[in-house]
Amino acid sequence: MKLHVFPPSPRGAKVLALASHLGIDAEVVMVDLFNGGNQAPAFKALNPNAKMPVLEDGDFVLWESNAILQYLAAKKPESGMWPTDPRRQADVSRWQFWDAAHWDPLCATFIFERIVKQMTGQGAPDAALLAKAETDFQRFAPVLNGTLKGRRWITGDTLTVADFGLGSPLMYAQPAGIPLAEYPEIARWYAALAELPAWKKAAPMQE
Ligand SMILES: N[C@@H](CCC(=O)N[C@@H](CS)C(=O)NCC(=O)O)C(=O)O
Repeated sequence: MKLHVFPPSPRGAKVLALASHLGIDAEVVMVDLFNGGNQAPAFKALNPNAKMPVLEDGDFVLWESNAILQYLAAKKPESGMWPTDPRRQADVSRWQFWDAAHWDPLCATFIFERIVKQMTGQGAPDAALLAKAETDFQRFAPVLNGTLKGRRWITGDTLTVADFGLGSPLMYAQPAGIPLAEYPEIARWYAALAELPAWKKAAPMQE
């Protein structure tokens, strides 16, 4: 199995972290986003969106990071990370859709505007985009924070792929200025995720 990733990206780091957590051996293929690696014809043949991460398992190619998390976890059903019970699976799935629709894009705005732009010489952060991300954050973070009250992980006592997805942008919470201060449950839950050996290995900037 190959994982085509740019490891510093949270969307790349989460698939690396899950593979490592599950003990799945995968060859890591670097997609250097800072040097146009995603525009290489061979990469675009795998993902015409020209976006990483991409998983290759024999002749099966899969893009979309949350789908990759599901696929990896389905290879290790005993882990319980992608449950097979319909209601439990739907609950995990709900958080993955919520992540893709709301949480990931708003967190990505903080990371892109405050970190990536500076690293790649793309100019100053866009104040209007950051203001919109702040507004969205104040709408959605209470949902995550409230659900986490009394729960170890987002769907209960069992760690699942939803935790890996939702947690991944928070590896940059501090440098990206993601405003977690008012959300102690999110901070407590992320701290537990960050303690996992696989997370420590994959998360580049969480210290
Ligand atoms: N929804 C996709 C988003 C993937 C994505 O946006 N990847 C970014 C890096 S984090 C990328 O490859 N960007 C390159 C580009 O858009 O040119 C997923 O979760 O896999």
